[in-house]
Amino acid sequence: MRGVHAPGTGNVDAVTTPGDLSAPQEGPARPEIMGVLNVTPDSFSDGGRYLDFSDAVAHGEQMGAEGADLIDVGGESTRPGADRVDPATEIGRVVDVVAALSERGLAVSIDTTRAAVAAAAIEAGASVVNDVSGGLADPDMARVVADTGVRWVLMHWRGHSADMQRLQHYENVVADVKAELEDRVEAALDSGVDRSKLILDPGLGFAKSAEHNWRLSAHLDEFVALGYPVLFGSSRKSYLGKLLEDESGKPRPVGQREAATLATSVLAFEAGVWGVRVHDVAGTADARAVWMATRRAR
Ligand code: PMM
Repeated sequence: MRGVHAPGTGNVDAVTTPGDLSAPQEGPARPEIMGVLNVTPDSFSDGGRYLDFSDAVAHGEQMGAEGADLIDVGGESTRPGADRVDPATEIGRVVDVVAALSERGLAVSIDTTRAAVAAAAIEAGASVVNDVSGGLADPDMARVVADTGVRWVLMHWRGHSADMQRLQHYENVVADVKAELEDRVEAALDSGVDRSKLILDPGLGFAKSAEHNWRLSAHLDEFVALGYPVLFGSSRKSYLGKLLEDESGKPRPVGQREAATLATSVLAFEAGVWGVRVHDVAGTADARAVWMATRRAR
């Protein structure tokens, strides 16, 4: 199974430690694949499919077998307009799943904005905190990450799901998102988090219009140039549905956005991202193999 190594170590040829410009840079980097496992009733794509413990664990194992380097377990939907769940419910949904997948040798990230949920998941074996709020939602998150020494995905975020749509105002979306992410990095470092633990994510779809998402995707190299590993999450998102709408203006249904998602993932590999967060791990692993073979042949 490929999910057993620590996240990041698969990217042997990439400079994944910020500032370590002496690291070998020849040969293709192997981008990480983070497989999405939403243990929620209401996520936009897989909501309700993995609420049952054994369904969730089976799907996580399947994604590991298909080539996921990391299984991203989440217990609260972040889709625009979603209601929040209470912390006990969120912990109840994720902790046993995290423990079961970790026991099976899979690397697990916990997709949460809450320090208490992150702490419980780390205790159960998670090695990465995927915080879509970049540390903004819970002032205790930085302490949990610093104390436990896990990696921390800082995603660009401006507010909870209920407020997301009205927060989509940017002077220049690429410059603004980069600057706001750099602020989150500074805050993390000030709280004692090790620089080498940070991963940045431009946060497609979070307080972003379709146009914003396209601009961020087109300028991913600028995020990579910040010197931190970059995670890219486009999988099945509504800007792809909008692009592929039918003649009557009806968006392409969520379940039929896989080819478009793969195209965005390959473009992200080309831009030098550290990893992609996707629902279709098997397809993404094939696309990664194609991209790496092409890189090797150059
Ligand atoms: N997108 C979603 C949830 N978590 N985490 C990161 N780091 N980046 C993302 O783009 C991201 C995320 C929303 O998608 P889902 O409902 O399919 O999980």
